[in-house]
Amino acid sequence: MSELIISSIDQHVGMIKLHRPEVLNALNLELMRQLVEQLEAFEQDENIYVMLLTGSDKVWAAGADINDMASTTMVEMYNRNQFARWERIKKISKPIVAAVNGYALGGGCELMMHCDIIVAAENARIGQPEINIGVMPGAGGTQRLTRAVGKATAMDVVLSGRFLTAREALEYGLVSRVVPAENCYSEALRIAHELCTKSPIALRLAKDAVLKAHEMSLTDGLEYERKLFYMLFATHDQKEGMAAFLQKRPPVYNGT
Ligand code: DAK
Repeated sequence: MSELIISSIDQHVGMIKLHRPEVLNALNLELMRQLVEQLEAFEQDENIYVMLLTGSDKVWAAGADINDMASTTMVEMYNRNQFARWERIKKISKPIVAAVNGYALGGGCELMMHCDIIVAAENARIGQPEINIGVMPGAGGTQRLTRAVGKATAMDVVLSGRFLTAREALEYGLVSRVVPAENCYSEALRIAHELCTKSPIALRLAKDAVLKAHEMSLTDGLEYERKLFYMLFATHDQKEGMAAFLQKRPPVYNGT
C-alpha cells in the first residue's frame, strides 16, 4: 500500500503532510484512512503536544477524490459511511495547526476547517465547488463554514462555487493568519512549537471549550468553560504556571 501521507516528529510536534501530488492531494478513502490513523497515533503519543498538518507548497487538497465518487450509488455511499472517519478527526483533542498553500477545496476546505490554527499562504484558494459537479458539501461545508463566516458568505461560496482568496478568508474569519507562500510552512511550524511551550493539558481543554461554542447555547457553553477552568486547578501545570509567573521565571510544564 503506498504512503499517501508523510509523517514525522519534531520535538513535541507531530507533523503530517498529505502526499498525492499527481491528483492535487485529492482525498481518497485510503488517504483518509492513513490520515486519521496517524492523527490518532499522535493523539495517543504522550510526547506529542501539538500536530501540524500540511499539503505541498502548491496545494493543500483539491477535495474528495472525484474518481472515487463518480459512479458510486447512493446506497454504496451510505454503506461506506465515510463520515465516521471524519468524525474521528473531530475527536482529536490536541491542537492541530494547518499550513495551507494553494487549493483547499471541497473536502480539502472541510479538512482545513477541522484544524485549529490555520495559517494560509497568500496563494491559497479556498472554496466549496461541489455545486459545479452536481452535488453539495457533505463533510461540514454548509455547517462549519456557515458558523465560521456567516450566512451571506457561506451562501455565496457554496452556491456559486467560487474560490476565496487567502485575504478574503482572513477577512471572513475562516483562517487565522495569512503569510507569504514561502513562509507558510515555517510560520505554521513556529506556531506549533510556540504552543508546545504552553501546558499541554490546558491547550487541550481550551480547544475543547472553543469548539463547544459552535455546539452549545451561551449559558451552557459558559458553564462548560467554567468547569474546565476549575478542572485545571487539579493540575501540576496550573500550580507551575502561576508560581513561575510570580517567581519571574519561565514555566516548566509536563501536561499533568
Ligand atoms: N479528485 C480527483 N482528481 C482530481 C481532483 C479531485 N478532487 N482535483 C484535481 N484532480 C486531478 C485532475 O483530474 C488532474 O488529473 P490528470 O488529468 O492530470 O490525470 C490533476 O489532478 C491536476 O488537476 P487539473 O489539471 O484540473 O489542475 P488545474 O490546475 O487545471 O485545476 C483545480 C486545479 C483544483 C481548479 C481543478 O483540478 C479542480 O477543479 N478540481 C476539482 C475540485 C473539486 O470539485 N473539489 C470538490 C470535490 S467533491 C464526505 C466527505 C468529503 C466530501 C463529501 C462527503 N463525507 C464524509 C460524506 C467531499 C466532496 C468533495 O470534495
